[in-house]
Amino acid sequence: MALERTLSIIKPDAVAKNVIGEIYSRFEKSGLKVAAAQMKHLSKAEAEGFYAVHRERPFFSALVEFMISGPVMIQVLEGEGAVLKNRDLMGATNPKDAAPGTIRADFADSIDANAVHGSDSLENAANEVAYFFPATSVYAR
Ligand code: RTP
Ligand code: MG
Repeated sequence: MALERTLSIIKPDAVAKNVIGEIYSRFEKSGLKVAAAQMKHLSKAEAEGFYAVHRERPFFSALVEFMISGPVMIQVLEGEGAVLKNRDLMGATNPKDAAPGTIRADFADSIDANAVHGSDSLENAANEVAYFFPATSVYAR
């Protein structure tokens, strides 16, 4: 497997629950390393741009409103097979379907307030990392 980078966002619900550290601990225990990080309260335009692929979906406006409801913690994770590894740690989109021990099973409340975002492909990961971080602010680990 190759060394990859992926974009992770700890969503407003999990930031409000004060579990940033617990979620970072799961990244670290799996071998993923934090290569860049910033806390940010997204503007509506930033959230809409980030989720532009979902613009036509019925849940788009609810998703954007939720993502701007409070600050989020945004990080680049680096490691072997980082994209899939992070998706495995996250669990299914709907916490009701998420496997025990995954981040969403343990910290998410609903399909909207579902604790974390993670890039779903290597191509999307590169675009999502660049959306929030200039190349010079991502550190090889
Ligand atoms: P994410 O992008 O946040 O990592 O989540 P995901 O890949 O598991 O899910 P995705 O299909 O990309 O959807 C993005 C976010 O939109 C919300 N959603 N709501 N009501 C619904 O049917 C529905 N479907 C998706 C979720 O908050 C999901 O994380
Ligand atoms: Mg997604």
